[in-house]
Amino acid sequence: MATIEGAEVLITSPGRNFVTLRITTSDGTTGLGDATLNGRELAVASYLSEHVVPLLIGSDPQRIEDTWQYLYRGAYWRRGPVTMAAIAAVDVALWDIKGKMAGMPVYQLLGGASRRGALAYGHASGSDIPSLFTSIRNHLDEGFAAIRVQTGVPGLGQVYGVAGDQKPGQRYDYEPASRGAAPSEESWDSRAYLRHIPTVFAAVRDEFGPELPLLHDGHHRLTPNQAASLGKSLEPHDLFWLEDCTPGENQEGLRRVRSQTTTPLAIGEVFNSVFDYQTLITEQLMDYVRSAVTHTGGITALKKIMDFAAVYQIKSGFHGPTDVSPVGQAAALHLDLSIHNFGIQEYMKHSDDTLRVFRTSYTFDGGLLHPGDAPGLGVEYDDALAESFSYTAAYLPVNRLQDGTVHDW
Ligand code: GCO
Ligand code: MG
Repeated sequence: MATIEGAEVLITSPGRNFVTLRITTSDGTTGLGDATLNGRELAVASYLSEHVVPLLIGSDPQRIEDTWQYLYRGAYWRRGPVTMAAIAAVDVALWDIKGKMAGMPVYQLLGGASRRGALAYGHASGSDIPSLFTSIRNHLDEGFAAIRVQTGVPGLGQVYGVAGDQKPGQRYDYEPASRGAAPSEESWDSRAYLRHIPTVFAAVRDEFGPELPLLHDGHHRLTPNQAASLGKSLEPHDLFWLEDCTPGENQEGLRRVRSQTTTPLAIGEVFNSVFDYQTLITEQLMDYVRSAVTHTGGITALKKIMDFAAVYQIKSGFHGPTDVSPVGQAAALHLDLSIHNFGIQEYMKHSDDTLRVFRTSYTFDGGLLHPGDAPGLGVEYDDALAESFSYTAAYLPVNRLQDGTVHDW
């Protein structure tokens, strides 16, 4: 029987920071897991190297469920983004190993393909309507069949989700902010935002017609009452979803939103456990599960959340920003392809440097992502290149109201 012989925590920064766990077995099989927690990367790296790696050595790499329970229950201190990202990295690396040992892509081990590919949405944005339209057209030209729409708000400076004006073929990671410095600060005014956003969607529907699936991210900034009002005002524009309209950890707050609007709701990119979803799922207060494999304890845990959600006709819409590494994105794609209650997958393309460090086998064709058929996850890590990009501390921005009060970003 092969045992786990080594586990290395790899940190690289090809334009932004990524933490990767590589597990090696005694028969030479390797598996990769993503452990990247944007802006707090070294906390997970240390959790892994100080407290998890020593426990893995000598154990059986085939026992994925048992290892998950051992790390989760065995720590006594459960949940939280650092713990769950660390457990996710181990879990995903073990699925990668199991796939390689079986000679099968991970999606086959999860039950096989339920669809041809995973419908992906891209991020269009603009400081104003003309630049937003250009960005939407660029995304349509790139083959996206569903589009997230974010814009600047008149009277405010830089706000979340607006990448600046984009030329065709150009990409821009609007996060991280402030590499090597303290967080940058943005300003916020919910009333100005609530006045503006419905006019943006009216203009987009006017220009691009009724069919294109459109999404929007509220990024946790509204109260339940404000979110209810936004949901209602967007109903005529038929959104695919309104994401994180409130800080979702107040699960009861979503009752207010849900009772007032039929705009579909996507929640959970900052959640890390099934318990964060318990009320939302059982009371059917949401429509799409936003978790990333990377931040929710891995493939094992997210598959269970999706099976629980399936009972209530709730679908997936997994988090796929560029701060989830290509390893985390590949893990999501294997789950996307196999689960029955798939909804949509976020796809914010990684930079060329990132894709040289992490060589992926997933494809994007006709608006659909496919994880590929290489055994395991289908991602390879280039150590020499990774080492040439050294870690630089980087933080997400902080939001303040006009009077200086800190607000959700
Ligand atoms: C999204 C997210 C991200 C987050 C980021 C924070 O919907 O893609 O909101 O853009 O802001 O993952 O690290
Ligand atoms: Mg989001």
